[in-house]
Amino acid sequence: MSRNSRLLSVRMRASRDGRHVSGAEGLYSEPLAVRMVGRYAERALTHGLGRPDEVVITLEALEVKPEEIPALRVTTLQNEEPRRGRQMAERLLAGCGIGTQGMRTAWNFIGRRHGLRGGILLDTEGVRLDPNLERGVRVSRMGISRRAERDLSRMLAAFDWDHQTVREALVLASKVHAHPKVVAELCVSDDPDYTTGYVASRRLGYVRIPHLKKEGSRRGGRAFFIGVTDVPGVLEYLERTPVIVTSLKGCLGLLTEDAIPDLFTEG
Ligand code: WAQ
Ligand code: MG
Repeated sequence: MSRNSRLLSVRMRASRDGRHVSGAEGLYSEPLAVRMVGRYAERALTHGLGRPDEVVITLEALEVKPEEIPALRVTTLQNEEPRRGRQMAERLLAGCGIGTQGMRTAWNFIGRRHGLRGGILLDTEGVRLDPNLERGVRVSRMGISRRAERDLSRMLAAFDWDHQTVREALVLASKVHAHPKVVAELCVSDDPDYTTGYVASRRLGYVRIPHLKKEGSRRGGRAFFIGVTDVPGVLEYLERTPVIVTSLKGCLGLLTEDAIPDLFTEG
């Protein structure tokens, strides 16, 4: 492969006193990967959650060509308060077949004082399936092509949602839900001033919920609900299989809670 065509995985993780502060990653051509090292370093050092004392940046040549996938369809539900937001998230999860106990386990995990670097894998009834309880599962080796990213920016900008946080979370979720064994996901940022979270599934797409948590809270996390068979295969896919978003599935804009049933039918 020529220097310009091969893709590298570039990953950043920042910590303070051994505790995870922030992370980011993408797939880039070699020349761009070199520039991203500087950008990720700067971003790690200026992250809102506190100054890290260690930043690790990894550059890794991919062994296989990344799988090309579309981004999930994007929707935002109108919401003003965490209590309502949580109810909406639960309606969405229930529609994906997640039981009450599954939701409770996910909320408890997300509400823990010290977050993990990764998310957790749960079955639909809330049984923890990933082997390393203190580490969780880190979804890795995903990215978006420059062209799809430009289109995504344009699509999101039409609704005033074009932020790096949204684009990156959408890329992560698009990778996760491209796997047929993944049932649903609940995500709340651990950033104290980022209160929008989301529920995602292949059918629902990526459904953003503003004010899913109170302003100022550092609690956050991700729970991935999966089928119980072939957990090692799902883990391997989430952590190691390179996947790149190369197309979009559109955006439904801002909807009210009444539209939730339609999200499950419109395909
Ligand atoms: N793999 C698995 N879990 C992760 C990963 C990853 N690569 N990155 C973060 N997490 C987990 C981890 O437990 C974090 O504590 C938690 O998710 C939150 O991470 O459209 O910014 O990076 O406006 O703070 C949602 C965007 C933003 C909603 C989510 O997450 C929107 C966000 P953060
Ligand atoms: Mg964060």
